[in-house]
Amino acid sequence: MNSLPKAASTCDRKRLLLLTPPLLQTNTPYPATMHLTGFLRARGIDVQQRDLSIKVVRDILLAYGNETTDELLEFLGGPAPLEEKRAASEIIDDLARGIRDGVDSEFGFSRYAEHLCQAVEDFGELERRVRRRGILDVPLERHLKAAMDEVKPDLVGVACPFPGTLVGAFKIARYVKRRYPGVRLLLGGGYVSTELREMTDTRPLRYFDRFLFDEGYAPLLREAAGLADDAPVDVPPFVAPCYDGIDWDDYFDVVETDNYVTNLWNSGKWVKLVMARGCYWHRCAFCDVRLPYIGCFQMPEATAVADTLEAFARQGLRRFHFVDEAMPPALVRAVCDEILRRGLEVEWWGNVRFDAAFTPALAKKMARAGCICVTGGLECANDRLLALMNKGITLASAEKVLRAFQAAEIFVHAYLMYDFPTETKAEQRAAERYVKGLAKKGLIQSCFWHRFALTVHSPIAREPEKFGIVIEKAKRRRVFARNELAFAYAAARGRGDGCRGWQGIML
Ligand code: B12
Ligand code: SF4
Repeated sequence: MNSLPKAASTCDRKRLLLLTPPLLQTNTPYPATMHLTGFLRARGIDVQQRDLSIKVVRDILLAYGNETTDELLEFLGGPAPLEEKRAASEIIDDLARGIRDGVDSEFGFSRYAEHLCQAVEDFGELERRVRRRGILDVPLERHLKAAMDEVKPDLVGVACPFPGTLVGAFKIARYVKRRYPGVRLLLGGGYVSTELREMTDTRPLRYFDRFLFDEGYAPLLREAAGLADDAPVDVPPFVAPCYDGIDWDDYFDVVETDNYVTNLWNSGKWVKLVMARGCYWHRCAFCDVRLPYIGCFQMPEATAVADTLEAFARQGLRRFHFVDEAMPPALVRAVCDEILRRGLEVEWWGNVRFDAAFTPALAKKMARAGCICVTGGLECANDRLLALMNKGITLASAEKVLRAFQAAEIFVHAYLMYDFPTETKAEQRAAERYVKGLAKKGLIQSCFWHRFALTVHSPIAREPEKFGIVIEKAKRRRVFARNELAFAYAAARGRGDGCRGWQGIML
């Protein structure tokens, strides 16, 4: 265990409370505060965490449900066949729809006011939504007050991973600022790191004292230990999360389809780990490779990962989701060797690139070590576009990898993309046919088509002309969020104008 850097004296130390705001997926805890707590506790910081999202969603469903709702949530939180859970989920889903139609149109189960928050043009609009009382307020304030009164923090750190947690995060800040003056409020997380880097609007500072980008380990340690902003902090390449303060019994599945693989995100209690930080490839033209969480690659020793798997397995937690950008094949091999050597009985899945290094032998080893599924990008499923976007794979090389996973009986979910610059309608149709063919051959079990989004941190945004597009200039005076960029084609496309009406398709 590392101790605090010498500069910190005990009187400078602050008590920290880390909060997950509503609303997020209900099946398993979102892992940001757990990772931060794990790191900070190991350095002697007095830190507590609470997942307010799950508490709030449960209270809402119980308040608007009937006498069977509690039982239903308990059933969805336990082990049961998928079909039975799907039927139970439909009842909960109807309840959520009723709440949305009759009480608060922003309530979206695992997201709140996401439509507004996906591209916040003007902070004023967000602020109005934060001030307006809705379905979140009463339960949120109840659980927030309980946490504040119990922990009595000097510092409150709020995690904001997605747009659907933004209103909840600001509601937390508003309440704390009014009721607990003197408590310092910090906001961080994936949404903040991605969308708020260019913020010039000062109104958000009425809510949070600081907006912190990228990994929270060093900045939070400095804040809590009273260290200077440039004090060196050693962060190991692998951080073991700490789930203290999290009640696993609160979480429940929402099963939306009969597809086992598609359901992995919304069902099951998974301990989420980050095997390697950043992406070892970090070259795809559409990806946010300029952000450190993708661009700065760091790989730990396999033993560090396996020690954590072993420690959780000892507590009876044996199911893991590696939320990496792309698990590096060399590390995966070494972690598998450790799992097998230690005889760990674990089950896990995670994101990969369909990299030729995933050979049939490695895929078999992964399956023996407990890997049940991999997710990875086939993007536009077209060789011309894969080369243009610098994906580093071809359809033939990817298919070889898919065959290796198939032979090892590891399921595959593919991420796909449409409306990539220069993509023609004919290419889109061919891609759809190709992907359906993969499914028919049993090479993928699930997939999802996302619309291409041009983001400010991607290589395309730096060289739009290479992709035949022109980026539209932002007109705002005061910037709050900036991420997705509007663009136009540099010349009439002639080859088809994309397929705007496509919906996400799951197999
Ligand atoms: C796995 C994942 C998913 C999964 C699982 C989600 C879940 N509920 O668990 C799925 C596929 C379902 C998903 C869905 C979506 N996702 Co996603 N997802 C991720 C991914 C790859 C990993 C998340 C994770 O678990 N990270 C591990 C934890 C430990 O890291 P972390 O949360 O970032 O926390 C660290 C720092 O951010 C910071 N930090 C966190 N909190 C705090 C708080 C304070 C005070 C401080 C100082 C620091 C700090 O310190 C932590 C440790 O370093 C990230 C990218 C990434 N690598 O983070 C995208 C990401 C979070 N997703 C993103 C998006 C956009 C979405 C969707 C909205 C996509 C969509 N259009 O549907 C949905 C929203 C889902 C929802 N419920 O609202 C964006 C969010 C950025 C943004 N623009 O808002 C990210 C960053 C990817 C990206 N750049 O596009 N996602
Ligand atoms: S898209 Fe995936 S493989 Fe490509 S750079 Fe981003 S994280 Fe890495």
